[in-house]
Amino acid sequence: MKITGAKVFVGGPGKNYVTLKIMTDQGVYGLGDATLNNRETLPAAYLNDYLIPNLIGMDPRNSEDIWQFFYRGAYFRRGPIAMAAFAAIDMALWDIKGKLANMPLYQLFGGKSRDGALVYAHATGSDLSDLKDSIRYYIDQGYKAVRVQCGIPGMPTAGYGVAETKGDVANYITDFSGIKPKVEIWDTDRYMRYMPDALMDIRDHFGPDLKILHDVHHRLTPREAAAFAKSVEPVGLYWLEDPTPAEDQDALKMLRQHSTVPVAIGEVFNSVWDCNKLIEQNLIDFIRVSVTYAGGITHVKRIVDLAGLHNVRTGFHGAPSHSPISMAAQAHLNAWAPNFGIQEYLVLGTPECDALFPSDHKLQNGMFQVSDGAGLGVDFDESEAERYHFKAGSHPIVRLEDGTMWDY
Ligand code: CS2
Ligand code: MG
Repeated sequence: MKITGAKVFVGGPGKNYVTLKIMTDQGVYGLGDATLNNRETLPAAYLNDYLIPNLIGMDPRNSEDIWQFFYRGAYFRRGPIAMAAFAAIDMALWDIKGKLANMPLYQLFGGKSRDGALVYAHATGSDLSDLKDSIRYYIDQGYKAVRVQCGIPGMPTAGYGVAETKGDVANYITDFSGIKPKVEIWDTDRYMRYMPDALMDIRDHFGPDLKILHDVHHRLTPREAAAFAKSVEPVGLYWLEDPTPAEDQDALKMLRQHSTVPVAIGEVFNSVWDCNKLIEQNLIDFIRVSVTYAGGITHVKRIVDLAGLHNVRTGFHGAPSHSPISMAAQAHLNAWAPNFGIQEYLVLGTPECDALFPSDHKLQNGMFQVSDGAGLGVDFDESEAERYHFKAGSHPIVRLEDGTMWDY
């Protein structure tokens, strides 16, 4: 069996999804997602210029060797661009394997460990009252877990994860008005003074059963993060996400010495080498990698297995920048993983997105029900894809009030 060709598509409804389609001499094809949010054309160029020409003629069933060929063969290893490009190839090869076996991917991993996978949504409000409305909306939809992000009184701009318009949840991450980023202003003191009480208010208002998650988005120093974690302990958070910048793994030691709040980290990690220490030293409770940014199913499965040995559970990244293809790959891992925790989930649901990526995966009552279709269980409509093209956009950047650059 041989790979005969591969195509890359960039575009989508309100997103620049990077979709890879690998064709074979037996008519079976596979799909992968290389969407690196805000830098989408780069994995696409890597695929087109280097990886696809090497793929042609390879046996698509040898997904492990193909992964090693590209990873070891590059010499200059890792990094988000390369790992997203390898991820798309890897997802597509697993998709082909599942289709050849006529089985959903979770069967190839070891079968189902649960009936449905718990997901969380993003609630957001420019103030506490709007945030409560947003949380109520998700509870009424059946969600059991919600990430809560709130505007901070006196902060000149909205703060991480806070939509500018009430009710707008999906599109606040990328601003498509141009390639130059908007500037947000961050004030740690105001955040530290306001947010712990706001989180406690949410707990009191919604009661003990709601799983409440909060994302600090890398904005605190190790000492501030430890103090913040200590002060939110009575809230009983399901997790505190990215309290410090992710590069400094030792930073979490101080937080661990002062608090037992569960910590989730890893959405910016590309490989097991970015998180093995965090996992082995029990510095985190949830690993947040995604199949797109961390090299695909083959590599993320290794991370999940390592995490399982140390009682670290999964909480895969699922920001709306991921296409339904990588969300499907994660859904199969979630159905199987003995150490599954929760899945961030926002991507599906618009008619345009469903038309571009038809599938039987379903969300019901805050639980993700994986499709029983062969392979990934998601398709890609190439004629729909013709409606879309790459649009320049950017994340905001963050500065302190005096102009100092800060972490987005
Ligand atoms: C975030 C992301 O979903 C999350 O937890 O931290 O939305 C992140 O801001 C984006 O993925 C950046 O592209
Ligand atoms: Mg996050």
